[in-house]
Amino acid sequence: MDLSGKTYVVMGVANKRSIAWGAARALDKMGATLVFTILGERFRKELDKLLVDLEGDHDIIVECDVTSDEDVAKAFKEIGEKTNGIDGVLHAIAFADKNELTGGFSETSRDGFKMALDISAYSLTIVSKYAKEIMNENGSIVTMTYLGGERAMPNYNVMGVAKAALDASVRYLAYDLGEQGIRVNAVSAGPIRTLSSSAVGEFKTILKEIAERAPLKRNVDQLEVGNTVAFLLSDLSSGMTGEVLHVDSGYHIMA
Ligand code: 0WD
Repeated sequence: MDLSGKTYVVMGVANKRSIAWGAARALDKMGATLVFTILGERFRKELDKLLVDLEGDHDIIVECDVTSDEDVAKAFKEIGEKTNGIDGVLHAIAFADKNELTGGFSETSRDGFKMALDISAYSLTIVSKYAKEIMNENGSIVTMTYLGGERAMPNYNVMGVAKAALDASVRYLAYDLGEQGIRVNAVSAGPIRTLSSSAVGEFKTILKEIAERAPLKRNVDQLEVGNTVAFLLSDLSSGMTGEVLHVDSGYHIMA
């Protein structure tokens, strides 16, 4: 797939294991120009180190904490000024307090609920609000979700509720932005060992279950997820919006 001439914003690279980094590698290989947003200054060094391995020059890195309206507005304004508009955004951001990702869901705290839903679900809406202002024709927004938003899964708890809200947001944003030609879709990734997923209780057991029970009898990796993200960001998926595509070795079809 040739994505030269396209510019995409990648949000959520924390380190080399991040799904966003898998997507960045895929998009870079296809010739796209990338703009990165990082949570804070402390992530810049890590990203600078990673960028050396990419083929293209992707030199726009903008700080953006999605819990701040001003940060999101400022980040996309800056990106708009430094590019000729963007062709899409990958939103690969989520957070919940570790204490909420183990034990009983009924013990979820109000603050823990608010924070998980704010960072992991609402952020897609505010990102879309400002991204649409600088989006070129036929733009595409992609977010990352998980099966725990469709089904009850041990320990995923409040993050499952956040992913359900995120999935619904994808549909409402797709409906809202469709008239402007902007598509909004999600990739539901199988479990992958990253900084975020390590917070989920008994994560190892989940990986083992996929390897035993999924049709492909193995887990997926960041690059496989990244390739599907690239497809959804590209014009190859021009007829798709409001969709959730599973990249999980087929695990979601199993009873
Ligand atoms: O098994 C997995 N790893 C799966 C992850 C399976 C299915 C879906 N996903 C989703 C996650 O829920 C998330 O939405 O994929 C997305 C990316 O997650 P990841 O790649 O697994 O995790 P990670 O490498 O930790 O990146 C998430 C990043 C943060 O990293 P840290 O570890 O620092 O929390 O989200 C960013 C941050 O870079 N982030 C924020 N960015 C802006 N503002 C904020 C914030 N307030 N909070 C977290």
